[in-house]
Amino acid sequence: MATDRALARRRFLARIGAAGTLLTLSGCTKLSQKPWVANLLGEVEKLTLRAQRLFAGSHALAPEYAEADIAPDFRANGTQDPASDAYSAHVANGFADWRITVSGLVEHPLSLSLAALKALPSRTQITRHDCVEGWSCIGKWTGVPLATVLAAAKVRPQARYVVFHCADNMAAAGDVPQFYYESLDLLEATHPQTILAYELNGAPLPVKNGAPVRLRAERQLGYKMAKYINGIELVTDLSGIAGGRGGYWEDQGYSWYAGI
Ligand SMILES: Nc1nc2c(c(=O)[nH]1)N[C@H]1C(S)=C(S)[C@@H](COP(=O)(O)O)O[C@H]1N2
Ligand SMILES: [Mo]
Repeated sequence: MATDRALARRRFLARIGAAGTLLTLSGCTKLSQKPWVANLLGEVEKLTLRAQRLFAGSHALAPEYAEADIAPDFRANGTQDPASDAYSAHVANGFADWRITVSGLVEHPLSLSLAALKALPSRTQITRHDCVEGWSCIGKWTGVPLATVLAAAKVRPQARYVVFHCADNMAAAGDVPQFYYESLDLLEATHPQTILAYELNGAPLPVKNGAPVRLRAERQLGYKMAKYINGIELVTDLSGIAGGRGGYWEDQGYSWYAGI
């Protein structure tokens, strides 16, 4: 007789299989036909274990709240519309042609549509967002655990950081473009509450809050939670990216570690 765990695992793999038909891989092979898909759950576990060993940290959870605590309107901060031609075109057609890529130190680079992300197992969490500017807001987020996506891409052992590249250009018009970006170490990246969120309070993520996909890393301050993510890159060190300090605000002097 199958155990609950084995049943849950089978259902999970069945869903991944279904999602596989929607995934676009760099070589155009279907995820469901790849033997490594069968090992996805084991890969999530291995990645989490490796992250914990590397950083000797823990996966303690941030507090979660009740439906009654949810703020009626989740405040927006920073960029509230990237407003580029490319981004506006994605908004206009409901992000149907939008893709998020996973690249760098991975064995299986990915290019996923929003539908492919939504077909993966999701997590919903009601959490409090804390901005360094001194305000907080409680919202309900739904998305794919980043650990699942990283396991599908099969992170190489040399990788230590996950970099999030965003669609919003922070530079003044006419200046060299400077896109918002952020980064986490593998421990924080594989934390169970670290998700690629595509829903806020049960509705598609609004443009002001980072549509179509933004990061939620619930043990971190607001500026770590990149909005408008279009690329995820695995790297060994952060010095080669933009200002070299691991994030747009870090490059202006904020601290890279923003745990709360
Ligand atoms: N791409 C991008 N991500 C971003 C920002 C931004 O300006 N651009 N601002 C950050 C800051 S300082 C905060 S507090 C939160 C705000 O998220 P919200 O707009 O959903 O409140 O997003 C963070 N992520
Ligand atoms: Mo913030």
